[in-house]
Amino acid sequence: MDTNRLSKTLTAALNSQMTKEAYASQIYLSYAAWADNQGFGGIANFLFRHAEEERNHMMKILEYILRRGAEVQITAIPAPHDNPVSIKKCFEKVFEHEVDNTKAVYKLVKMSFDEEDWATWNFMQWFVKEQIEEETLAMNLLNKIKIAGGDKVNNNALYSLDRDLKNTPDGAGSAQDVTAEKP
Ligand code: OFO
Repeated sequence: MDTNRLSKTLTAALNSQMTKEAYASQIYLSYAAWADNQGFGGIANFLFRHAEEERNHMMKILEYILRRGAEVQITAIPAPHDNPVSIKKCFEKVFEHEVDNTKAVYKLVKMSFDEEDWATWNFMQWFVKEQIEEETLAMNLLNKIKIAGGDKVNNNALYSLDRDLKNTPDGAGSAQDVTAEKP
């Protein structure tokens, strides 16, 4: 008796999203190591923590595929692109990467909708919400660099930014959690 509750198409798409999350983790790891080499220990710390978060996303999808009785396929993770040339570029790449991942998440939402696989559609809603957070977090990084001087950011400003980011929370609050009492 076949107990697999996922279609072939969705299994392939979920497996590929799982690898994409692993790839995201590698990207954050590479940026973190780069930032640390440049002397930005605080920014590196923030990025290392985020690499871990991406790995958790990967695990979340892996567990879901298994729970639905389908086959998990562990494949090679593509190597991250070149190191950024500045902290500003690094944050821009983080933002671009998150937008790209959001698009991949939306594709999965649409596929599950089209197949009327409501379990997967429902599962993917967590990622839709998470991507709002991830994009906000990346936007916040870009705003910080803008306030610190944008292209003209100087070492003093970078020093403070590095110190602040060391303890910045890993997630940005999401709009869904906002209430009149807790805006
Ligand atoms: Fe997994 O959220 Fe970022 O990429």
